[in-house]
Amino acid sequence: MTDTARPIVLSGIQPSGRLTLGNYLGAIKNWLPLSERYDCYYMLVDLHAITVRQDPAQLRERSYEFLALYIACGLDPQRNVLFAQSHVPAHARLGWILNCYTQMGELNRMTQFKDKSAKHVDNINAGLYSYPVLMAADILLYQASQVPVGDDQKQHLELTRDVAQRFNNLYGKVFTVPEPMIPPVGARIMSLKEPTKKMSKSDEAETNAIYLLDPPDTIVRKLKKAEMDSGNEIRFDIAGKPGVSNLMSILSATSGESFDAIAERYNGQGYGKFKQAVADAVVECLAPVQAKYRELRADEEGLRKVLRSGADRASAKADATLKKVHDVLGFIPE
Ligand code: ATP
Ligand code: LTN
Repeated sequence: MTDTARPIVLSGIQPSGRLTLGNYLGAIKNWLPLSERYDCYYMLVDLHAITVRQDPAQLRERSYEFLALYIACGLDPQRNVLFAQSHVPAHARLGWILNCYTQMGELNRMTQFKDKSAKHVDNINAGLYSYPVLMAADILLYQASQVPVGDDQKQHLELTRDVAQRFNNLYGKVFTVPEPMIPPVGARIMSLKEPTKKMSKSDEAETNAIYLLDPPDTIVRKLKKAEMDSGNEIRFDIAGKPGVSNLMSILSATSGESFDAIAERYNGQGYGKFKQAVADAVVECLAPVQAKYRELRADEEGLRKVLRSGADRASAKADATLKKVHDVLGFIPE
């Protein structure tokens, strides 16, 4: 981790809702091998989470839960910097500065803002509006060159790049201009009941998602009720057979079997047997994660220690960038 020549990766998930199989297969699992080649920073994005109203006790519980799950999924806190965004003051400080280098016209175009303000009409706050600016600060503080996110975050990454380039044009090369790292199409896990919509942790209907902490019988029940397509053919065809294709993606990602092998094995056997196989694979994949989670969650002091050490390591990097920014802007050195 001390080798400063290594490129930097940074990402984060908001501790709102509960982590789903989609978050695991589409994000966290892809983060695991990156620490071999990059210095990796992964955040609990709690400052962003309060752009929609959160229950304080639940936010705190979810934050511990997310951290314990990150580690239980295999993110080693020695090899990755795991921290809470609110523990590193540089995020809010650079966020303010970058607000002054972002145009309202740019923020007006953000589709996540439009979606979220339509969903929370009684609380369209300024934080929700400038959410992408804080995200730009998160990324630019660490000089991250790669940002692994789903394609819903591509627009925010574009804005981050524009703001970084604008700032660099004015003041010299202060920021690394980051690239998005988007997982392959198969890594998009869809809702169980509406397989043309992505599986999402803030979905109100519980049966749409498999949560990482769902007990085995719940997983079996949810998969039994998963929406299937007409006919009984098992074949990967996202447009024609979205339900079957989604379960094939889940089975392939959890068991390691290829789509061809899955199609050959289950075609002609009926959906019941196929669904049971998917349920078995998911239960088997999540069992060690859940066992490890319980052990880690029981040691709250241990989790706080991880966060304290993460915040120290993150601050060292973030404060160096903030200092550079203050210098070029003309602020008196502290
Ligand atoms: P929310 O419903 O609160 O917006 P979400 O479940 O969509 O949450 P995010 O916090 O937006 O999750 O995303 C966290 C990470 O998980 C992102 O990198 C995102 O691309 C990935 N991710 C989320 N849902 C899926 C999914 N269904 N399939 C694959 N990857 C996903
Ligand atoms: N907006 C992201 C979460 C997020 C993030 C970041 C991701 C906040 N800051 C920095 C990558 C890098 C989301 O909703 N998934």
